[in-house]
Amino acid sequence: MKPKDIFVKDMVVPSPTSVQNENVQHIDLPIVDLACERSMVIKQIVKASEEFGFFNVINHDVPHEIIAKMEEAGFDFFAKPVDQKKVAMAAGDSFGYGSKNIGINGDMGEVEYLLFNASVPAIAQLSKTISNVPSNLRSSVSAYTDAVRKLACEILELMAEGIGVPNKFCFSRFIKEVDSDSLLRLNHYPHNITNNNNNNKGCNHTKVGFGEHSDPQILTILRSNDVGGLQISLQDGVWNPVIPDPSAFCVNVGDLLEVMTNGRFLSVRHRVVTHSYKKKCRMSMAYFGAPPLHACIIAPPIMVTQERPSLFRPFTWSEYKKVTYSLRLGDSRINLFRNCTQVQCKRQVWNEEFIFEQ
Ligand SMILES: O=C(O)CCC(=O)C(=O)O
Repeated sequence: MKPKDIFVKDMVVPSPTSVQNENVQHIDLPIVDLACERSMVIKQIVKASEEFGFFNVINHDVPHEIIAKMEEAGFDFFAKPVDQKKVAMAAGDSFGYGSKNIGINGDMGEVEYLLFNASVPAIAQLSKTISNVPSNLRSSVSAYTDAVRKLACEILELMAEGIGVPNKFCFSRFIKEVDSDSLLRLNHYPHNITNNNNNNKGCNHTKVGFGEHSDPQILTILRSNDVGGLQISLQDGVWNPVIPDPSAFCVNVGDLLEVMTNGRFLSVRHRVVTHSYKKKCRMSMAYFGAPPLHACIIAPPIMVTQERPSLFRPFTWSEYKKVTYSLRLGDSRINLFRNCTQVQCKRQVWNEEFIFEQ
């Protein structure tokens, strides 16, 4: 297999940030009410994961104070002067503060972010760099990640039960491990300042806040304030806006869960756009539940049948992560791990150029 030119770094150009001629269609994202009867909740989660890859969860057990403290800590950080935020700029690894540049391969967006490794020692370490009162920040971030990790585990266990996997912990066990590679990213989408000059008065500009991508991990638990911008793509070239609901968590299937369900659940591409007419900034807090680096990612035997042969080859999270970081944000990496017959592969032409050679 030889993907054409995908590792050629010196040809990388910054991604365009303006959004034009878009096909936007409104949809109602499925809502899963965790207070409903268990068998009903399981059915709703499975259906939503198969058809949308995204759903909103309401009546979850994450305490309001924990969310409010995390949000306040995020807004306090982003309100600091740029030179103070830059002290927390990612050095060496990708954790800490970042602005506009997403990753190292030229992807740009109207976003600033703060990225934490979700382990207790890593949160403590980064809090020291960022805050004058590190113990407050550490306790807000730890309490939040702990609560959303529990929610992610609960959902993954309901999913496993729903698709008939004998061990209901087969997905959640990965993110419970102490060396799980889970992350928390706070994204802040400032006003579209570049458009607020006199020439553009009266114009509405839509820009890319966070470019199109799928999440590489297992499950994402996203919470945002009441400012919209998140869009998902259920069909190529069509964008479906997600109405923000600060009382809910927006949950989405990541690439690894698509692999572990042998393609039954969908890891759906999404992005965030910013609008120049908005007076308020969007802030989102995304918890990405991931396995330890050495974990082997493979669908449990029950997901593989004669009618549904194994779609992906086994790999480690470390291998998948390496490929992810070597590509652009919008590149599809999951296709590089497919088990294909020649006929299938010819149909999976990627970017019109990517053809498997056997
Ligand atoms: O800000 C958002 O709503 C989503 C951000 C996102 O997709 C990400 O952080 O991967």
